[in-house]
Amino acid sequence: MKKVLFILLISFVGLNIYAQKGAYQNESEATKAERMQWFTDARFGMFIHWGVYCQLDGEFNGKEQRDPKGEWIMQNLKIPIEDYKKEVVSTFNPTQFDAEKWVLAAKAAGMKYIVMTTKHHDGFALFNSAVSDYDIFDATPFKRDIVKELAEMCNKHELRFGIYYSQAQDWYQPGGYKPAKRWDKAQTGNWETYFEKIVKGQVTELLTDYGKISILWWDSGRATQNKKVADKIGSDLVKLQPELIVNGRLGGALQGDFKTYEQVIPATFEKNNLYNELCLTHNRSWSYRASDTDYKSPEFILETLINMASIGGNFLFNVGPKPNGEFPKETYEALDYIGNWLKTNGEAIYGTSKSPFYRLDWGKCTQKTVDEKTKLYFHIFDWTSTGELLIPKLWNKVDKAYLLDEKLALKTTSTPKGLLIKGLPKAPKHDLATVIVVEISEELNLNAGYITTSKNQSFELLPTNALLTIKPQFDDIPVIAGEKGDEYFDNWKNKYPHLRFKIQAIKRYGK
Ligand code: JFZ
Repeated sequence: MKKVLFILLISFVGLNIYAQKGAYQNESEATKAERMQWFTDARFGMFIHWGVYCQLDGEFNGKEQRDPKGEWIMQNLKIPIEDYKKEVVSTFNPTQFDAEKWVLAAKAAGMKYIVMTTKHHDGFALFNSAVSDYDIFDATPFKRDIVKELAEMCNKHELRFGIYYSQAQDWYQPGGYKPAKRWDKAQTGNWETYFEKIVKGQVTELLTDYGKISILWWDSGRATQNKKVADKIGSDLVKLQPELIVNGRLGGALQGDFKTYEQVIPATFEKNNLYNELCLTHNRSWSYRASDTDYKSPEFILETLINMASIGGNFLFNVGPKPNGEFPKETYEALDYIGNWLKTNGEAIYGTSKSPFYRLDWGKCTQKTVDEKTKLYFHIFDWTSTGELLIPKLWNKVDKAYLLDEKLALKTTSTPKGLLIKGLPKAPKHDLATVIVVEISEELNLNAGYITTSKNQSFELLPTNALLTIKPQFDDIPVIAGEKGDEYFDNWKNKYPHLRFKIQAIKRYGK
C-alpha cells in the first residue's frame, strides 16, 4: 500500500510544479486569464516617471539636449557620474511630495492602478535599497522611501501598485550599460555581475518589502546582454509574488504577460496577443521638463482611453511630477476631465472587451456580457443633428436601447443597412463622447467586413475604411480624407512630411 501512495504523491507534486501559476510559468490560458482579470477589467492606469532628472530642463553645463525625453539627459549629454551625483542627485529634495494626494488624484480620475519608476536608466533608486547607496535615502537630503510611501497609499485606497524597473541599462552601476555605449570609466564592469547584484538584489527587495506588487514593468529589454541570465533571474524573481503580472520587456526569451505599446497609438492589436497596454506621455517627455508645455488635450487623452478599450487594451497615462513633488497643473486638468466622464460612463470602459465592429465612422464601441445579454456601448464622438443614428450591419433584435447618461430610453428600427436608433436629443450629453447602450440577448449578427468583392474577383478597401496608427507627438493627425481619399494618397508625403504613421489595411488588392 505504502508504495502506491508514494507513487501517487510523486506524480501529484510533479504535476503541481508544471501547473505552477504565475508569470513565466507553464500555466494554462484559463489560469492566466484569472490572474490577468483585474488588469483587463481595470483598462486605465497611471504611469509615473519621477527622478532626479526632473530638475533639469534639457540643458546641463552649457550643453543642450535634443531628445525630448528629460529622463535621458544624463546619457544624451554624457554627463560624468560624479557631476550628476554632485549637481543633480544631491540637490533632489521634493518637500511637497504627498503620496496620498497622488493616489487620490489617480483614483478620482478613474484609474485602477499606478506604475512608478523605482529605478530608471540613470541607475538612481527612488527607494531605500540595501544593495546600493545610490538611492533617495542615502544620496539626497530627502531621506524618505518614496516607493514605500506610494505603495502604502495605493494599498490604503485600493489601487493596484506596479513597479517600473530598468534592468537592461543602468548608467551608474558598473557593468550596467553596453560597453560600446559607456562614457565614464566608472561604468566599467561585468554585466552578469551587475544583473545578479543590482537587478536581482533590488527587484528582490521591491517584491519582498513593499507589500503586494501587482505589476513588474521591466524596461529596455532590447538591450539585455545575456538572455539566459535575464531569463533565469526573471523567472526566479516573479515567484516572490505569484499573483504578479509582468510586461514583455525583460528582454530574454521569456514573453511577459502583456505587450506594451509606447507612444504609438495602434489601430488594432496583434491577433495572438490577448493582453495589451499602451503607454503615452502627456507632453513629449516621460519625466517633467519645465519647458515642455506641449501637452495633449484632455479630450485627446480621454479619446485615447476609449480608443484603447474599443480594441481590447489598457491605457497607461503618464504623469511627470515636478522637482518639488507636485503634479503639473495640466495633469490635474486632464485627470479631472477624464474622471468626470468616467463617473457617468465608467461602465462602458471597465470590464469591457473589444468592439465587434471593424470600424465606425462616428465613434467607437466596447462591449460586455452581463447575465447572458450582450451590452454594446457606442461612444459617439460625432453627434448627429437628425436625432437618428445608424449602427451599420447590426441586424439583431434589440431588448432595449438607452443613453447611458440618465438612462433615457431610445427607439430602434431594423433597416437593410443596420440598426437605426431614433429619438436622440439634439445635443450630445458630453462634448467629446456620449454613450448609447444597446442590449441584445441573442448571438450578435453583424457583418463587420468592409472589404467588398467585385465581379472581376478583385477586392477593394476604400481609404475611408482605413484603420490609422498615429504618433500623437506630431501636431496634425490626419483624418482619412474624403470619400475616395485621393487628396490623401496624392500628396500625403508633401502635406505631412514630418509625420510618420503607418496605415493599416489600406491596399487595393488587384486580381
Ligand atoms: C523606455 C525608456 O527609455 C523611456 O525613458 C521611458 O521610460 C519608456 C516608457 O520606456 O523607452 C522605450 C523603450 C522601448 C522602446 C522605445 C522606447 N522600443 O522598444 O522601441
